[in-house]
Amino acid sequence: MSLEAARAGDRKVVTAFIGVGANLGFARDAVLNALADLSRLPMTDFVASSSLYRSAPVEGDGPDYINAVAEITTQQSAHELLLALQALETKYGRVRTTRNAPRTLDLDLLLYGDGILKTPDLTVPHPRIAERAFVLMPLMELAGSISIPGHGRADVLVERITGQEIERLES
Ligand code: PH2
Ligand code: MG
Ligand code: MG
Repeated sequence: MSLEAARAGDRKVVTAFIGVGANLGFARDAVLNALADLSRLPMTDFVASSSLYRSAPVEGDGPDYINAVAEITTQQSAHELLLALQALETKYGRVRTTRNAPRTLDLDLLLYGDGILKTPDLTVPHPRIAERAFVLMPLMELAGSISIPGHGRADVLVERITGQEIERLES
């Protein structure tokens, strides 16, 4: 979109869900601070955040993860959001090594409206959204029986997941 169009207010407002996770360092603080950072993103309103959840790494190693999901409404495009999330990951000292390596902060664009996007750097809905209790449980806290484009209802998907113990933390 051109800057002129943006200035003219042509951008549409989209509801998006962001997965927040960390399992290195002060993971709980990182998740809470990152949620606050999300509330300050440009062209974005913070709607709600889920409780925090603790779970063992799924297809990964290292300490337990702390996870949460944030709901926002935004006029940013999916790619603009991706760049903003990556900038925040860098701010929290994220170092990219191997796939699923422990991380100080992971911010995943889970859902962008009812959009389905497949580009080299961004896939929405998040490719593994349907298989992960640490995403679906907090997501369902915010959006109950939300339907995930291409996958179906979150509450149905979560029932199919086995072997992922997860604990909701009291605030
Ligand atoms: N993120 C991963 C890999 N495994 N496991 C849990 N419990 N929580 C995560 O956020 C997580 C994971 C890659 O992003
Ligand atoms: Mg992730
Ligand atoms: Mg990620």
